[in-house]
Amino acid sequence: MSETTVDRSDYSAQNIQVLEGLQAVRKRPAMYIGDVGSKGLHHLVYEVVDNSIDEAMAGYCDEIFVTIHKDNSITVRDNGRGIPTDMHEKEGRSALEVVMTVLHAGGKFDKDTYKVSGGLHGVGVSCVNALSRVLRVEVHRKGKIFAQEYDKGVPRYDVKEIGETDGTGTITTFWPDDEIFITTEYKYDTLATRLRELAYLNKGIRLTITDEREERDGGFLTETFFSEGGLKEFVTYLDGTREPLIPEPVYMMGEKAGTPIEIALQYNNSYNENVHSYVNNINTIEGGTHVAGFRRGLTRTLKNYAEKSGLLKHAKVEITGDDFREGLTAVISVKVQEPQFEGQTKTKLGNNEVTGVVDAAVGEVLGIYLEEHPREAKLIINKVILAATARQAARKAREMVQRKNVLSGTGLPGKLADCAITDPAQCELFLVEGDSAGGTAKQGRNRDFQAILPLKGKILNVEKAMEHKIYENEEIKNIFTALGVSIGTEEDDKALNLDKLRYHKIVIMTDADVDGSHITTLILTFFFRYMKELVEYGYVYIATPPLYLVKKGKDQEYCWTDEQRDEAIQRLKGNGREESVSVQRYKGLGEMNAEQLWETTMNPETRTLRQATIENAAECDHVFSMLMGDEVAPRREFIERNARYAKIDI
Ligand code: 0RA
Repeated sequence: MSETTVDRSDYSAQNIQVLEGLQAVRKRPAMYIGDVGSKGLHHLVYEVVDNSIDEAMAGYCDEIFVTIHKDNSITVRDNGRGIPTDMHEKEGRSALEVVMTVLHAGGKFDKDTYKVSGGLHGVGVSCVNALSRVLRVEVHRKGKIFAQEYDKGVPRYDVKEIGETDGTGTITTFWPDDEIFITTEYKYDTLATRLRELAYLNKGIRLTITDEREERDGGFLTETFFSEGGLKEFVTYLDGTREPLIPEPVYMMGEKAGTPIEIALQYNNSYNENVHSYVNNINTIEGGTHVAGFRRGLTRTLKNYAEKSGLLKHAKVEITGDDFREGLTAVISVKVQEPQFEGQTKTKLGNNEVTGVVDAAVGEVLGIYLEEHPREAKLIINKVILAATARQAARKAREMVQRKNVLSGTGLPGKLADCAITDPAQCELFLVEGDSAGGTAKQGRNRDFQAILPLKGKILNVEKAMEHKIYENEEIKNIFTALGVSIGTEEDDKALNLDKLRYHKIVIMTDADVDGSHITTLILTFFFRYMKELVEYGYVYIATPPLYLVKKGKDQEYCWTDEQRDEAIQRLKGNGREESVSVQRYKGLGEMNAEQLWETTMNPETRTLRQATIENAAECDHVFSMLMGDEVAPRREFIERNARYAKIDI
């Protein structure tokens, strides 16, 4: 189509519509990308990458490059067909301009494209454009290079030809608007983790990330993610150092009733269930109908096989759905044309038709697997029987903890120094390493709203322990009773009952040394595995005691980093008097007196608390299995790599 045949009479009216659309996004950015913090900032990248993934799913692209530039601008480049640049009949402007400026226009003009990916909010690249100070797009297509630039979504000029090329593809560079975002600093690990996940979810696509802010042996920090085996490799990655029960994950990939389904599952020697699910590449944290279908198919198929093969003859206990999922690591990925997302965080699939489809697919493939692998089948069924036996013991232990909660007077642990206020929203519970630091904290606290629970040394490593052992552990029992929470019944999916939660801030306070961070990790692992809701609701925090006290005579400053310490030394040296400057390294909480502990670590006016959040559930699972597992080398490598970060994100 040539430009002269296009009716441009509507042009200005459409122009106004476009401006209104962009304005709406800039006025309520959170409605479109979730929030204007770090999460929303990273979401911009996912939105652009998703468009390239769509092009890859359509079969036209197999390489995607993401670059973080020095000024925190981002370039996403793919080798797809390039966004069409010819005139869009209805809109009277280049199709490229329409995609980049009209809300929800992306891909719509190409009905053949199987468009199912798309960010959580599925808002399209025009939102990224609206929220960028500047955006530049370059399209390599039909031997030519086209470009257009925008300020806050408004084109600077019509799409223009700027050169010739042999290749095809789309290159988008954007500068997030600092008038919109609280922070514009990208985190390499966050983007790399998402790209790794996308590589596993979309096998055959090569995703490369480069960080031009970080020099690495003559070049920049860079990683490439590529998976040939897809979810089969994802499951193996997630299990990390856990010991697999069967040699290879059970794997299925195909289409059922028009729904693409990919599933991989493996059993390991832990007692946890790690099922991660995705719809259109989005992590459905709250599960939904596809997960229900998976569970139903798994239980039904294993149960049928166990009964038919006579393997249940020795089992003296009743087997429930849970028992089929102990030590199970699985990833489920489905593509749904019109997904309905429900739940608190809109990450629960609601489409009812998906349950039966996934159930049937699991039944078919797992049924055949069991028939063809009798040795593996026996290993799995025996593990299930063992789980059922242990579950009985666990239920007894859990009920003991809960009964004690209800019966015994206040029901609170003797070691708890409770606070006076009873409104949970105002109350804080400090979990403190050791009785001695616990004593100092009791003296230093504000007893109106701060409660102290000292914990003995290292708490149980829940990553390795069986469930009933966990409910028998003194320290863990104390945490349960102090918090006032109970675990639901198995029918109820063991959902945590938070109605009686007594504190809305739960603060882990340990020494600022290796042992201390190990204890913090143990407690976080416990929360992540058994009280995930507390982390999801943002109730779990980590205290940050200072590392140094720099002193000169009566002047003193607390310091949390080496830089702060050096600055403090210079400052105090410069203040004239002839006394010498001393530096005290705090190794433990115990080296501070009550007043110092209050001032530096507990006083809401002066302290810094780090909130524990779950950024990426799958990666979190992988990291915990590694940190708490048996193998030392990967753990040491991880700790050394992350030692420089002040912040622990789980
Ligand atoms: C629709 C049609 C065509 C390409 C694309 C979408 C496309 C979009 C994006 C977004 C990022 N990278 C992309 N690559 C391609 C081409 C249709 C044709 O050539 O016939």
